Amino acid sequence: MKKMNEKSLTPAVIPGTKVAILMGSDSDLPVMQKCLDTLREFGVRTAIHVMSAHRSPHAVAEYTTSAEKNGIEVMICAAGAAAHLAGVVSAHTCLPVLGVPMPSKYLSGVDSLYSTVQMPGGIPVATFAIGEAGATNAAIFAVQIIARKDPELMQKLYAHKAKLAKGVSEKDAALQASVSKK
Ligand code: C2R
Repeated sequence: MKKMNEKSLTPAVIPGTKVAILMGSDSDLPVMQKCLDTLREFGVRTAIHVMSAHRSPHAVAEYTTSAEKNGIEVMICAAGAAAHLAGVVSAHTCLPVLGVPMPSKYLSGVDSLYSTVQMPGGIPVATFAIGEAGATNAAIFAVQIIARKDPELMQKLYAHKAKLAKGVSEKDAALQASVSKK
């Protein structure tokens, strides 16, 4: 039987890349775009790839085992349904692995959540909410990890929090103005 040379399909890491987002399928991109956009807003160089523990296991193993040596600091894995990707990535690396469960067609992402979060002891996956909120929060959490050694990035995180608070305050001001007219 001909041996598949899947290893040659493993993407290279561009120097300076700090976060790698792996998605089980391109169908996960509409949700994970939020994750990529957030990391880019913070100016964190990010790679994003379609890679599946089920469909391209050798590429996942090769990319993940060399991720730390290639300068990657955090891995974010998004997968839906039988979502094994984050767990398998965590099995291959000591880098922090953040898992984002994707909404799924038949079980609304609860299958993805359970598959990602219910890891056996010893192999952690920090698991986020299903969908866009999880995608955004995984990105912010990755920035928080990297910012421990980057004061400029930490300042950007505090500015982000201040922006959120200002948004809430503006909404409250608008609410007060509308209720006071009634
Ligand atoms: P398709 O849309 O390609 O059929 O994929 C993907 O993340 C996607 O949400 C359907 C769903 O299958 C998921 N998938 C996994 C893995 N690989 C693909 N859960 C994996 O390795 O865990």
